[in-house]
Amino acid sequence: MNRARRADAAHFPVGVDPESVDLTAEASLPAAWAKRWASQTSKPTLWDAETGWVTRGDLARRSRVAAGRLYGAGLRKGDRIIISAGASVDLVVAHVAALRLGLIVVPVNGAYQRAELAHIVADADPRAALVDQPEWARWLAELAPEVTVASPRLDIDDNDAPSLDQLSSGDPALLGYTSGTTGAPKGAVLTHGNLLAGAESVRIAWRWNPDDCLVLALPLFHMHGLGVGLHGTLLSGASAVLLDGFSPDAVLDAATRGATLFFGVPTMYTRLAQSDRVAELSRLRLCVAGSAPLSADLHRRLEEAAGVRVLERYGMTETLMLVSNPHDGERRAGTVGYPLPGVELRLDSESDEVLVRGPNVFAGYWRRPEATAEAFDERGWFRTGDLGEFDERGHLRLRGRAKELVISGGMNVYPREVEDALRSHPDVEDAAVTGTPDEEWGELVTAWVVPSAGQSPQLDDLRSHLDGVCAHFKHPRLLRLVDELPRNALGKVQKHLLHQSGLE
Ligand code: MCA
Ligand code: AMP
Repeated sequence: MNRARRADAAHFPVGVDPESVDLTAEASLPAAWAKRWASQTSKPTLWDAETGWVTRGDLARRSRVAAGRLYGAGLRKGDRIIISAGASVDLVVAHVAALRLGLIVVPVNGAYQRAELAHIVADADPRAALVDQPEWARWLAELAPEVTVASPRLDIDDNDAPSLDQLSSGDPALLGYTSGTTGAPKGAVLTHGNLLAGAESVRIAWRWNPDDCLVLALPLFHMHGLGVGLHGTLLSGASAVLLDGFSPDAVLDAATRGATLFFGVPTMYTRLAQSDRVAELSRLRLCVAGSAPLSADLHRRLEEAAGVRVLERYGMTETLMLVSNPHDGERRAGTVGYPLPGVELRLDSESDEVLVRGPNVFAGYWRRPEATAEAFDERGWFRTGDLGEFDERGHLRLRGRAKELVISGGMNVYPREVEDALRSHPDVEDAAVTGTPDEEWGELVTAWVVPSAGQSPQLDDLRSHLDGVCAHFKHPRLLRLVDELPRNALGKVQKHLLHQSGLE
């Protein structure tokens, strides 16, 4: 069987771009976006509840002014800037401005607690932070007093723009913090070229065009909302309605008011399927799911209730989007589809791990040459840590993960972080963290705890102990007290045996 898979033109026909802009000629995200913004300057592009619609021309002007302010604050090409705030036009302006100036954006989840932020600050070594959480300003002042901290509302005063350095496709644009297959969170260095390739492949595959309007209810600190939703919108010359948080009603309201696209994690689709308005989803021309497996059952329920065949795709922070069900062909429930244009994909001959190459694959982990070397095989293929198989039609099906990762509501939880925090509780002798399958959340973070002698810790106590250490979405939802953890000869906990132990 041929284990290598290249995109087949029949699966992803090149769509006609009504504006016929040659985006491939551009080396950086802002340069490609500027091409769009040079025409139809009064075209509405982004909406949020506070600002209303802003046009292409507004975005071009406001991001230029904001870049001037960042420059005026002493920031220069290559400096890291933490950006963390609820989804809004102001946030997008700040993001675009930072990229225009050649800064390296470090998006961070606003739910992070002090210890999680401290790790990223120490690792990314930022010069500035644009944040909207008051306690973060305090934490940052304590953690790194030299970091300039401001709100993301940057373009209030008019200002002269600096002359910007020319950016090239190899220049880093973003550090996406992720644990990779193991270890502590590290910054995946995504270049302008990686991010352009990532957005361009889905623009083609999903026939994303300037008439589209995306309902963007995903957070803008993860690659799904940022690298796919936002960057794809700007690259396509399309528009987006920015929602600061997800609710089925807000998504369906936008759908009834003319939006055409929705991208969500499976938990969002579960909640949409439970809404008595679910049939209104059919007003959208395309619904895309990803970040975690969409069950075949949910896929079928949405088709029955709303006549929508959700298009499932697969990606990673390090690679952006890799594989997608076809826009025009069969969207197979339980599969993630075919490699996207430009992506080369094969399965490891022994382990069936999914290995990928392409212009979308990141440049390495920030200041971690060893972790970078481990992430690639000797021929330069990136190891995803996911296990796959091809079905008879050549659709990729993900069978599981070789890496330690729990995905809850599309949010990644690295067991190590939670295990270390649990072990620091006096009533905990030892701990392991796994995911228990759950219809709404995909997986529920589950703590397997060996209590200290004579103790029987309660879930609430352990969750309170994690307050201030781990963001709430990482807190265990289930607790199992066990006499011991099954370990192999090397002392590694054999997590699969926990779930087979019948203790659930
Ligand atoms: C919120 N909570 C969670 C989660 N989200 N707990 C577990 N898992 C979660 N994902 C907690 C909150 O801390 C709070 O707890 C309580 O649940 C609030 O519940 P609720 O209001 O129902 O949550 P929500 O605010 O509605 O959030 C659910 C959500 C959200 C909308 C599904 O988690 C979300 O936006 N997920 C998307 C994440 C994402 O963008 N992933 C893409 C990664 P407490 O009261 O105790 O504080 S990028 C990626 O994976 C690659 C590139 C890819 O392929 O896309
Ligand atoms: P992240 O490290 O946050 O980028 O998460 C990437 C991981 O999410 C992938 O390696 C997969 O394990 C998982 N993932 C993304 N999309 C899907 C999908 N459609 N089905 C199953 N898992 C997915």
